[in-house]
Amino acid sequence: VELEAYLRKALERGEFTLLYQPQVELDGERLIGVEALIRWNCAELGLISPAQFIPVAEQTGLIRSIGHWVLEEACREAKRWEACGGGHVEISVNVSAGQFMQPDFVSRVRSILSSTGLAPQRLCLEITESMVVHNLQATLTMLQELAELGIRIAMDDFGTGYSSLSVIKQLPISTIKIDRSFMGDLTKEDADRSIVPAIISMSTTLGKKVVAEGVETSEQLQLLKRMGCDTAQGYYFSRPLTASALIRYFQYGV
Ligand code: G
Ligand code: G
Ligand code: MN
Ligand code: NA
Repeated sequence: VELEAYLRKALERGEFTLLYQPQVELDGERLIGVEALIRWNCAELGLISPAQFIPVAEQTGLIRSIGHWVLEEACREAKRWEACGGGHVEISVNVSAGQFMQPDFVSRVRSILSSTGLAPQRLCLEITESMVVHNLQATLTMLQELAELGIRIAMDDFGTGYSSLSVIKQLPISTIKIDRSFMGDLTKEDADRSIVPAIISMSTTLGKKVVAEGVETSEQLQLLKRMGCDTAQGYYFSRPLTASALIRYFQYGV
């Protein structure tokens, strides 16, 4: 209750910031993208995790204005990287169901791209399986409109929901992100580790890029490389970075 009241004021008080977590191409270990992750430093409550406040934002409808701010801030920042060695870096932004389902979502995205000047090819929107499962036809139409703009779409947290192969195949998504809960299984017995190579081979067969999330050890990295995974993200490479730390990363590496 208290949290909701403070959340209502957070935007106007400027309490949100974005961190950016590097995504590394495994063939050569080059930085190719970053995921924007919101942080809220509430004057009264201190740091609150998005895992705590995003659900509240969803329930109250505040997700629309917060999500709009995230998208605009991320695109504005990504445009700035062109002047500091990060002009090729793709920006991935998490999109919530309540934000995605706004009737004017596509036109909002279009107007943010035009006001920030960011090339649509540099923007990737991360959606989740549950958004698709709950409203396949509407989602499909919107994703097609977004894809026509040149934006990329990623399926986030893949493997934790219920989307079938046939659904994945129909959607204009370019990337599948393997949920981080599967990374711990990689170093276990064969039966447990088989889910990750199964997702990798499925993605490859469908012509989609695959990103492993939550990579924490070099052992996991070596296994992922051997399994043919394209890209990875996780503490092994970097924690989420502030905007200025990311620019140093472009210039000097980790
Ligand atoms: O960054 P962290 O691991 O604490 O994020 C926790 C959860 O919050 C993750 O599921 C992540 O996808 C989600 N999240 C982080 N930033 C955003 C954001 O900008 N928008 C939405 N909708 N979710 C986010
Ligand atoms: O749901 P989503 O995949 O968007 O969540 C991303 C979240 O995962 C971010 O909040 C980020 O802080 C967290 N994260 C990123 N890398 C790692 C990692 O290597 N290990 C763990 N445990 N969490 C991570
Ligand atoms: Mn994500
Ligand atoms: Na994820």
